[in-house]
Amino acid sequence: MPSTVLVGTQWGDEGKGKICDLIAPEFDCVVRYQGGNNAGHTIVVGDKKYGLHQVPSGIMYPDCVSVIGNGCVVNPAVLLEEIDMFEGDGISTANLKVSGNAHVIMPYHVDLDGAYEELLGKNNIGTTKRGIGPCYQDKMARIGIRMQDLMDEATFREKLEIALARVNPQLERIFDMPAYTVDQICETYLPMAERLRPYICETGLLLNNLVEEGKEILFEGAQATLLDIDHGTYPFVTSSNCTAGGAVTGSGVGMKNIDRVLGIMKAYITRVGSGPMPTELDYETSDEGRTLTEVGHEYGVTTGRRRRCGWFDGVIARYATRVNGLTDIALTKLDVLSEFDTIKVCVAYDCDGVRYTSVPEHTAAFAHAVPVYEELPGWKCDITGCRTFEELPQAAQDYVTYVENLAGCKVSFVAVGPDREQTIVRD
Ligand code: 2SA
Ligand code: GDP
Ligand code: MG
Repeated sequence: MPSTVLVGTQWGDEGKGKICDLIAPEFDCVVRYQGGNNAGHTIVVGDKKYGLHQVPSGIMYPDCVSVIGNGCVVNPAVLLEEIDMFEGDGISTANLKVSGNAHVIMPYHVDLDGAYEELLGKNNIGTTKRGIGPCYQDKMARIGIRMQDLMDEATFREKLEIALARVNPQLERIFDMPAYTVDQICETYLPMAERLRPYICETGLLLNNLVEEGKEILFEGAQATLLDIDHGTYPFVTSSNCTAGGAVTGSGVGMKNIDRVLGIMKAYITRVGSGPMPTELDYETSDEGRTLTEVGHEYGVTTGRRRRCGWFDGVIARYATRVNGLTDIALTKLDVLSEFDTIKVCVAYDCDGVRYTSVPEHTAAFAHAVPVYEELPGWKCDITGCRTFEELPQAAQDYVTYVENLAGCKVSFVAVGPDREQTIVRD
């Protein structure tokens, strides 16, 4: 397969981990380009299930180089836990590389994430409280601490001093929380730095050398299009560029080296956290909403939070095709829809009397969007054993074709279950 960006097209949890793990053997390297341990990518291999937060899904294959790129933020303690988990299970991390330019999540980032959410009250973002936003905030404010700084005690102390001069007054005066000392943080972070030292390298150079050798790279996106800081439902977004463009800045590989952009799209839609979601079906009052949640096991991999569920949103699908420049789509969790007699699909929005077939740029319009639905026949049978498109019942085939037409992009994979082999690959 040519070098490919794999990107979430909705509000995350579309099954990126599963598809990434499925196609990773066709690549020499898998690189994460944004986000941190807010992500939760599930991989199911036989009776084993892994929830990956920071390590790229390529880790399951010993010959694949797994890279945490410069666009990521890294919590060293969580990364070490993940490394220990894999090593304990006999999965080698020898081919894991972490960018010296990736930013480090500090304990005060986690404190501030919680404090900011509390301050926002009912307007909170519904973050994962992993310190992601405050860490990216420090990156942009140019007081962030990078993995390379962590590798040298004198530099680390110097940078920490600068950061704490701005962070401590906030913690103490605004939030009435304890301040940090340089020594206190060094005590926990420097030993972790020593354990991580062998993994740190100049990943931009490494990736470009691989490209020059003719090797193929898979760029594994985390979160998704509508959580992108620029193109998502701001302010209810994460703090990085999750869309395909982020693959370039977050890895240091030039865009001429990317040939394919594969969008991962769930056959319905979910969201975790706050913010508008036009096709949402309320869990408490809607049987259909509850069915999607429970049959789809829609609970957060990182926080365990119940995800909000709704019918497939074709307006968002078309937007994702445009914003990411999708070349093709992997449609996941089609099996979850087997429960329904009929299936609704949102084809447009009515926003205060105005019909939209594209996601409105204006937040207020999107917040008032009322979905315009078409109703399609269900298939009401188990499709988890189907391995070719033709084996799918006609109504399921028609659903896939309907999605393709709405999204304006070809569906080249259809997932019918969480396991690797529960996937239909179309020519
Ligand atoms: P943050 O923590 O600052 O990135 O939160 C900002 C928004 O981004 C959403 N977000 C996510 N949405 C879906 N899945 C994510 N990963 C986990 C999973 C989530 C979990 O795979 O299930 O376990 O709760 C993820 N990470 C961030 C978040 O909900 C906010 O809306
Ligand atoms: P990601 O963040 O995009 O990698 O997605 P998550 O791992 O957070 O959530 C997707 C969930 O759906 C995981 O529990 C997967 O094991 C599961 N999954 C993926 N594809 C399918 C599918 O086609 N059918 C079913 N039933 N489950 C799937
Ligand atoms: Mg997830």
